[in-house]
Amino acid sequence: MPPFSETLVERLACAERVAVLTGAGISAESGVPTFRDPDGLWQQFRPEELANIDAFLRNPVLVQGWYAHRRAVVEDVQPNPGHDALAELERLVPHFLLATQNVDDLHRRAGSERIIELHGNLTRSYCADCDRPASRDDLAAIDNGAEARCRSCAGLLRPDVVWFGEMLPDGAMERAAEAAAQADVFLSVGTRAVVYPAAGLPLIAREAGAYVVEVNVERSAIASEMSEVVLGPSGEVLPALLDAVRAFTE
Ligand code: BV8
Repeated sequence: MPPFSETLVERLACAERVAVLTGAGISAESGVPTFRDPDGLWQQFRPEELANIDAFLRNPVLVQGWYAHRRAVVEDVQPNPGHDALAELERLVPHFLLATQNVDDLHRRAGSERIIELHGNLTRSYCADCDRPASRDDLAAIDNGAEARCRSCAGLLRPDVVWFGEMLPDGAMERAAEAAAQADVFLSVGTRAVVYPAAGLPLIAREAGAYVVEVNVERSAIASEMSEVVLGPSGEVLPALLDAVRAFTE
């Protein structure tokens, strides 16, 4: 018995427009720690201590070191069948958009193309003063426990991610909100839905009449607003859902 309804299969199979929001949960089965789960990234630290500009300026070595560690984790892992299923869904649906809160680059590596990186991408870094993009070599000082600084202006190098209190990339939320408002089906996958404005996307889709589905191993903060909650690991649920959609359309 699949954990999702025939309705969902039918709606996805017939959908012209599908929008998806993903969070850290979709990368959990790749071995990337989530943020707020018991073994999450922020158990040893709190978001306030690391993912904000003040913490970075107060202790650049700690924050640069944390992102260097996360880059190493991400470079070491592979996309999982959940990422792969969303890349396949993009190829099946006429109008598809994937908005991710994740900064781990795994959707792109899985072959997804129509991606909005709402919170940036930690595989890119730049100078906090002159915006010059930083190369891997520029970041090498971090491995020696030193501050990584810009080769042009000696400013501190930072990851290309959106920290708390920072604006999302120009136009990112607008494009994602437009796709949510036009979606026939909206999937919210692997997110606790506590970080805004990203967590507002499923609600925009619901308001506009989409069939909104949550895929998670536990109910999120907005589960009660969903048309359907599918409980299960996205690396198993999403491939099974794609199999059912393919079988429906054959
Ligand atoms: C903004 C990048 C305008 C960095 C991240 C006071 C002052 C300033 C701002 C605010 C404020 N109060 C509120 C705000 C807004 C704030 C916010 O929402 N705060 C919350 C915490 C209350 N938002 C912002 O600041 C945003 N900017 O609003 O700008 C502004 C500006 C100034 C002043 C006011 C407004 C910017 C937010 C972006 C922060 N950056 N990441 C980095 O990664 O280091 S957020 C971070 O959280 C990640 O992006 C992550 O993706 C995201 C959300 O977390 P989740 O993805 O949901 O992950 P989590 O671990 O929580 O949950 C995992 C889920 O997966 C769970 O549900 C679990 O059950 C599930 N799961 C686990 N395994 C599986 C699974 N599901 C399926 N399968 C599995 N196998």
